[in-house]
Amino acid sequence: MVTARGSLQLTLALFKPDITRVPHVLKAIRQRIVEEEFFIIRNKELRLTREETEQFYIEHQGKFFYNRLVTFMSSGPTQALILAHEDAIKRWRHLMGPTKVYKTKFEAPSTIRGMYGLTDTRNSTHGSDSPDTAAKEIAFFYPEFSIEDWYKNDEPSF
Ligand code: RTP
Ligand code: MG
Repeated sequence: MVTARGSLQLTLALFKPDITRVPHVLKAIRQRIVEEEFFIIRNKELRLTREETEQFYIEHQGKFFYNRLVTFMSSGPTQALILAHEDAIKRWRHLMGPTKVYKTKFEAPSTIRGMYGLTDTRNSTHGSDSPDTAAKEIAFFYPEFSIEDWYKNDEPSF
């Protein structure tokens, strides 16, 4: 497919440690990503340290779930993806579904979290919530990736 990059938005998605060692879940989520016509621009697996996780979720510091979240996110491998799509941020969050697992079960059972979310903490995936956050989160996981250069290099290279 040939798509001008100017019409695309970038977002940062994470596959969290509750799913990164469950091959059929990873496969199903990747399938959904392809069906929904996202472009996967980058994908890597890494293991976040406790300090890195604290930094990534700094906006939640002090909340009752912060310690649980940091412990969970640094407990195993994470996959970090840069996704591109028109309106990628909203679309990816829509595909993920609500954070709260009870809400997904009744309101959005066919979303990723509806299908695979276990608890409010172990909820399969993460997605940036605004363009500013996406830029920060992309830089966090891919410090060598220049968003500006990516838009400049407007060749149909997908
Ligand atoms: P995310 O940042 O992962 O995309 O999720 P979100 O925007 O839907 O949710 P947010 O409020 O930003 O919370 C970030 C992550 O914290 C964990 N969480 N646990 N009640 C709880 O135990 C609770 N609430 C939030 C989730 O892993 C959530 O994704
Ligand atoms: Mg959030």
